[in-house]
Amino acid sequence: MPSHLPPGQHERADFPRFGLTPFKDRFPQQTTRRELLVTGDVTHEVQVADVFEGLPRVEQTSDFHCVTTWSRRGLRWGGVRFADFHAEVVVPRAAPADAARFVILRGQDGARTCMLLDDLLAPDVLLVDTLDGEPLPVAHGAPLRLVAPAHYGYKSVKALCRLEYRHDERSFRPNVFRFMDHLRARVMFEERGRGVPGVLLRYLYRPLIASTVAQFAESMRAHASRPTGGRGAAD
Ligand SMILES: Nc1nc2c(c(=O)[nH]1)N[C@H]1C(S)=C(S)[C@@H](COP(=O)(O)O)O[C@H]1N2
Ligand SMILES: [Mo]
Repeated sequence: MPSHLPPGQHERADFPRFGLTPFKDRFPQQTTRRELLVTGDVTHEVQVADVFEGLPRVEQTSDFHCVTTWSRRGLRWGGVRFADFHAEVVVPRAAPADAARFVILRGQDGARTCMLLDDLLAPDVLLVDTLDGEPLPVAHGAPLRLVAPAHYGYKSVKALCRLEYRHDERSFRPNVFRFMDHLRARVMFEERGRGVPGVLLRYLYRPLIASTVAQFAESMRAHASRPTGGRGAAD
């Protein structure tokens, strides 16, 4: 673990539920099955019933960096490497086009991001179902989330349900203004957004953290106290 945080980041003691505020009240319908639809520029569209089947489990401790400048150190994630899922499941079963170098990742709440396939194939990018030795909670992306520690948190899609392999970025519409979205979003290079210096975005985002954390926590409390007990009502 690095002893210094990346540029512009500040450590938090807790790990808050976080995101764009329109997503705070959207909860996954399906919280138990680690399933994924693999689609886009593929020969066969495949609904994978259990992403983890036949793949080696790995555990990894990594820091998590939100683009709004908070960081949480030393989270212990359990899951499988995205690279293994890609090589052992996606390539043989879906047969994506050779030119499909981009992947659009979608969450059950409508959150989406686009990454370079090459970035997803890094050995520290995982599809996870545990956090600190416990089943991944809904607050942090149950039943299945991506973790890409070298990239800002908005790439680590929670409640991941769909991967679209694409040969270009054209079909991708970010959830936010384009300047707030960076294709790579590497923390080390402070790629917070595009066309705007990362340093500038620090000051734009930092004042939003406290109220976002409070709103997400309040929505989670309200959801958990519903009769379904915070588990997906549809299941
Ligand atoms: N499905 C989904 N994934 C998401 C988000 C979201 O709102 N919905 N927010 C992103 C952002 S901006 C961050 S910082 C992290 C926060 O992860 P956490 O809620 O587990 O702390 O999730 C990312 N992935
Ligand atoms: Mo974030």
